[in-house]
Amino acid sequence: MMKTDTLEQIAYELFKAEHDVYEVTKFVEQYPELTVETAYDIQDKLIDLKCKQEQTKTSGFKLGLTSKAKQQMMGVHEPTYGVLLANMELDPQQPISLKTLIHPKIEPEIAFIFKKDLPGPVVTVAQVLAATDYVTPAMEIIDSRYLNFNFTLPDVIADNSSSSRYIVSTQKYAVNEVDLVNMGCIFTQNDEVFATSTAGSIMGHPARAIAWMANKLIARGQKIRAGDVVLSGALTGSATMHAGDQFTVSFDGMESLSVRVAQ
Ligand code: OOG
Ligand code: MG
Repeated sequence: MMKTDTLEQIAYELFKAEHDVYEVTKFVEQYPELTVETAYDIQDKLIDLKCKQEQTKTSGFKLGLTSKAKQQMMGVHEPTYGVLLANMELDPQQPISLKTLIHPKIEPEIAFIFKKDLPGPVVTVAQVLAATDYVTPAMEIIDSRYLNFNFTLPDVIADNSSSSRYIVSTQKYAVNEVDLVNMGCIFTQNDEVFATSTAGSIMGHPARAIAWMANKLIARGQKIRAGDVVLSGALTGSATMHAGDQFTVSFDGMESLSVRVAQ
């Protein structure tokens, strides 16, 4: 058992690293006893701290490491989740400033926007789809607070699953308007294809990843709520961001979403 003080200390160190834009070393090296459950306790403390210090509130959740492409890239073979905050959302029309970020990467995502709570006790894929208001293209900027973007499963969970910023399209698609298994995805960087994928690369169906998370949340006394945005996890590996870059995600049957990095 790790002491509450230690968990608070780790949450504070991660908060400070993000705030002052520097890298920290993995905590499992110092605390080999750090488990996945304890890491989510740290994540909860980090979110409370951020809400208080940054005067913001939660806006939803993000899944991480739900596709083989991402798991292989990061060397972590289990999914994770993190909390999205209102101040992480960026306007797709505005160039993205890299100034306050450590070593950001960007990745294509499918966002689910919820119209109903998912209280459980057991959440099924059908319930996730029934509770979804609409789906839409999104991109996530991840910015691990760890040295060289290198971490273990508990480390990345404590660090809110590398959450940094997110961008959601203004388009709205009903879940039955798009093929959430076979829909193709093309992710481009400066008009060159960076990677391609399909919606089913996310655990066979992105709603399956969300059902997995919804059940984990319930076990911790939390839940997806009406109005929440949920990013279902990157469909491809993530791309390093450079000043002036343009990134576009195009899904079959949905209008594409583009962002530009500031010069
Ligand atoms: C962890 C977060 C992964 C995703 O969509 O797979 C993630 C990381 O790779 O830093 O957000
Ligand atoms: Mg992601």
